[in-house]
Amino acid sequence: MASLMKGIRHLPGYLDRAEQEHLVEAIRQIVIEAPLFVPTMPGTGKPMSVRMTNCGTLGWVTDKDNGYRYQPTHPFTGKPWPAMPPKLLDLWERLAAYSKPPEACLVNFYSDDAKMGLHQDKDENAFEAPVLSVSLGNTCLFRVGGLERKAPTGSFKLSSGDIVLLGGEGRLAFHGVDRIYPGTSTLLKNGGRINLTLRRINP
Ligand SMILES: O=C(O)CCC(=O)C(=O)O
Ligand SMILES: [Mn+2]
Repeated sequence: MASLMKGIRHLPGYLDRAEQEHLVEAIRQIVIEAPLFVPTMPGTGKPMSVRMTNCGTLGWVTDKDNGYRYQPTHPFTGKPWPAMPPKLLDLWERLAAYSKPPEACLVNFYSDDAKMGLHQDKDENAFEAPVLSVSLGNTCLFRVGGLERKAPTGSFKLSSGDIVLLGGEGRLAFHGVDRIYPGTSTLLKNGGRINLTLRRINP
């Protein structure tokens, strides 16, 4: 593939099985308090194929009328997002090289037929902080390109326990998930994939 932009790092197998199981349990608790919802596209209201929720002081949400944004409460329950698990704060401390803690952890759940189109993570005001992504469950094909949608892209697989950092010059690189490979992990009993992205919103 085209070489990755500077500041984009892939750390394969960074989390061992016990750490992955611990995180899945933490996410299960979060989903009880803050149920997964179906995000919809600004303007069209078209549903995305992932379901999502958040933890942390802010969460990323989107809907037809109000578009992409961060807010302190769940869009359907109106309650504050659950706290971020200490394990995720640790990971950020170890890998993000940023002085402040993450404010949001977006939790994406992909069924085996879900995907995510090419996009930039640009709803934050702190681009000096990386986006730290954790993959759990079935393997996916992750696509990453440059700073313009038309720039050449390349793809690689992300397996359970892998971490990706989008930082430095690559912080605003276009990226997406082309597909999930069913049956490639035993971590999630019913298949699918969970992706966690830790984000800093305010500088
Ligand atoms: O699922 C992934 O690996 C990427 C998710 C993502 O890009 C996002 O939530 O903004
Ligand atoms: Mn993204």
